[in-house]
Amino acid sequence: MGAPTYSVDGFVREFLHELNTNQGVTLSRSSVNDQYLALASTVKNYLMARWLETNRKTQDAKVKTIGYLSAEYLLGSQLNNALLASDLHDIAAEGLRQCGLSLPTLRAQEIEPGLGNGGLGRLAACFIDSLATMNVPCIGYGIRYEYGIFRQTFVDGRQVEQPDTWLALGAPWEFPHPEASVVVNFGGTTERYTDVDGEERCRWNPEWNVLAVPYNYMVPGYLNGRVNTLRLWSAVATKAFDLQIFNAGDYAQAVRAQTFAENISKVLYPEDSTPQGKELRLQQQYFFVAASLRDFINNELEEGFDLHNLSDRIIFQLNDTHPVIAVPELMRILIDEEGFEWEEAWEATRKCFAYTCHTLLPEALEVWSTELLGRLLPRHLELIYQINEHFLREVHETFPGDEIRARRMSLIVEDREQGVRMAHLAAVAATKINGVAALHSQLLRDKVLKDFADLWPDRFTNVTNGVTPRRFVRMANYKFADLLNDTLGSGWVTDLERLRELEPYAEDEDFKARFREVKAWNKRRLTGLLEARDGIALPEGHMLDVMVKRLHEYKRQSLKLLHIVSLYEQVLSGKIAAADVTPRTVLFGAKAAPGYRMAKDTIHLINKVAEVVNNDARLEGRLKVAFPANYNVTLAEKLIPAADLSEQISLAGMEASGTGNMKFALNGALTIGTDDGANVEIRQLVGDEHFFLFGMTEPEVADLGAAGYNPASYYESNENLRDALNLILSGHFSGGNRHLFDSVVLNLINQDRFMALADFQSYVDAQARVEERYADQEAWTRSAILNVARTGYFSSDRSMRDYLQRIWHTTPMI
Ligand code: 26V
Repeated sequence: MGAPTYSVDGFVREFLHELNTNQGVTLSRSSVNDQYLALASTVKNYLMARWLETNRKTQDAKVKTIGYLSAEYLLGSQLNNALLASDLHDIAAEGLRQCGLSLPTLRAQEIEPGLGNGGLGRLAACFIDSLATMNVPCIGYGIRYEYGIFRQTFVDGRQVEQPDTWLALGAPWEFPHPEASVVVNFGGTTERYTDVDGEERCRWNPEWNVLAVPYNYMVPGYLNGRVNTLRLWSAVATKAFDLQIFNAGDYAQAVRAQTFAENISKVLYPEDSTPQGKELRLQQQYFFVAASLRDFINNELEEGFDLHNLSDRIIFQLNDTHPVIAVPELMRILIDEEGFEWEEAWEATRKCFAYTCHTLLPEALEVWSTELLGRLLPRHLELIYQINEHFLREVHETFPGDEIRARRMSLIVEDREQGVRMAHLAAVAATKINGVAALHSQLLRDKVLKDFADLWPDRFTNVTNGVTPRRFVRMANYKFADLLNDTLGSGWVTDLERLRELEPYAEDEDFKARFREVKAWNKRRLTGLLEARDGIALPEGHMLDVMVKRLHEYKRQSLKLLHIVSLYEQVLSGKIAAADVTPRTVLFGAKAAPGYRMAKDTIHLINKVAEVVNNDARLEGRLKVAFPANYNVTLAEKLIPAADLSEQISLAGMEASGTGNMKFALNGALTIGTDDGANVEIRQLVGDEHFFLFGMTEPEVADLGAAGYNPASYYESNENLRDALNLILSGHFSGGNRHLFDSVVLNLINQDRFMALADFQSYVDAQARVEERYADQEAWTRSAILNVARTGYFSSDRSMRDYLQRIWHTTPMI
């Protein structure tokens, strides 16, 4: 099968053919959606031969595959990425033009697959992009949620969630493979028996099951002919299950059974960072992990491979603890189904997993109650107890008599109820354990998993996160990409360290002018988008100060808000003249977990502050707050290239890495940030002079916490801070309703778990340095260019190279 020809004529022929045969319409009668779907099919046809060839070659080469296990993939739009990877963009644009259509119009028709919450899901998407581009065999395994992350709307300034119906208008990027479905079991009991050889064995007699149906997605490498696969599982009721009941005559019950089964892949949990021990979530986790292992192992057995050597064939990367139930699942397969001895099975299992931890917040570490585990996965719970026994024996051998240590390390925690600590299970099983930025990995070793690092120091490593330059520079900022191509050639797209060659241009007047032109163009593009999308007007000539990320107390959107309110208050009270305020638009984008009250109240407060500030003439239009709803990957791609200032202001020691910080720096924004996560490495690379550092360091935070933190003392001693908080308490932003925002403000004054008040003055001082630099546009531009030139390290290609060397011990295919 040949690909359609790479010419405008060839493209038009293919496109019209798809429109006729797939959509069943002629061009003149087609809707925009028809046209979009036909365009997607056309692009897929160009990629298809490469996909098939990739699969064939990978199978023949008998190389090790990366099995990326992730409950989330925040993919972003597919069309543009596929056009870029296949070098079809210009041909498609011209072909569509000849058909009287426009590529941007069709592109706007796509609804992005938002199958993730934030950083963790987007990182998975960047990683699979990089592996495809680097010619590394990888299968991404995950869940095909019918509803992804909710669509956020604001009603009277409050967040209201709408279901994300991303599949409603057709799903042109997926390939269902019902013939490759696998059964996933749940519930029931376990049973001992003696097999024909007289061996004592165990079997699981499950009570119910569902069918896992795979949907494949193409993961095209950039211009390299490779197309890897993302395999997402959808839950369907098994035939046996509903037919039995149906035959018994209870149709309603049969339908209920079906609904029950299909709920498993119905919706993405929009909670990030506070797992809530929900049964459905454990079902989701086991569902996709069991299906993925079965899928891979079936292929291995068919090919005649020996499972004793499974680790020569695959390494499963556990993206946080969400897929960790894969560990007892592989043990169960090897022992109960393949007849392995315990030791043999453990040796094989241990080599097949590596674990990435993405958090430091204790409440984000998953613990599953043994009651629930025993009910849903009885065999797995038994195996976990056995793994624990073996493990604690090792602890006792290494630290004889240290009972307290053993209790701390146990996989089983006895709290109000008994639970399994999934991070401990992951640590015990994994060949390697990594954090996602240097500071984070250090804190994992020194604090969160210290006992494990004492026992197995060599298991711990760091791989600093990265982002894909294809999506976040080449696609999102194509004017800048053109400038880079003109200046350096196009090699930077797959070798981002080449941005270093930009350093001398920080002194080049002509280049600086073009750099500024690009920024201005990106701002105009964003202005047009926000006008049409949200009815938000961005004032011209403002510094664009951007804070986009999930709404969480530790990320401290409230600190940014206090800065705004304080500036405003100082103008109202005459402490500063409006004319002295640097014209600035502060742009927020953030979703709050639907059950996270403080986060939702903070969103409400930001919107109310925006309403008042934006309409107060005393500011003379020099301060504006914009909060477009429903921040997602598609919006990020427009927003980040337009930003001047990137806000990365989490309390030190709380943000594992951050990846937005990298995207902004690579697009020529300067960062105001704490010494946290990957900010530390960004600052080291760009140089102190080109990074606005503020706030306590992690050890200072720990000391202040230990000494007893009293936020009220900052309220009392800092006049501007007090005046800002009092302005909110006075009802100024709530139509006189004095108590509307008590939850947020009183919490800051009395609790302030993430020490926003302690860092306030330092933040304000750093903002003054920002304004000073910004006033000198030459100096600002120079700093911005140096930020780009020195942050090539943060390509996810580099992250993948680090994983290959330090964790996976494999190399790309030639
Ligand atoms: C946790 C949970 C808990 C149960 C409900 C669903 C759910 C979904 C996601 C998570 C993960 C929280 C951890 C996370 O997203 N970490 C972020 O990972 C980024 C990539 O490494 C990193 O840049 C961010 O700093 C880190 O917060």
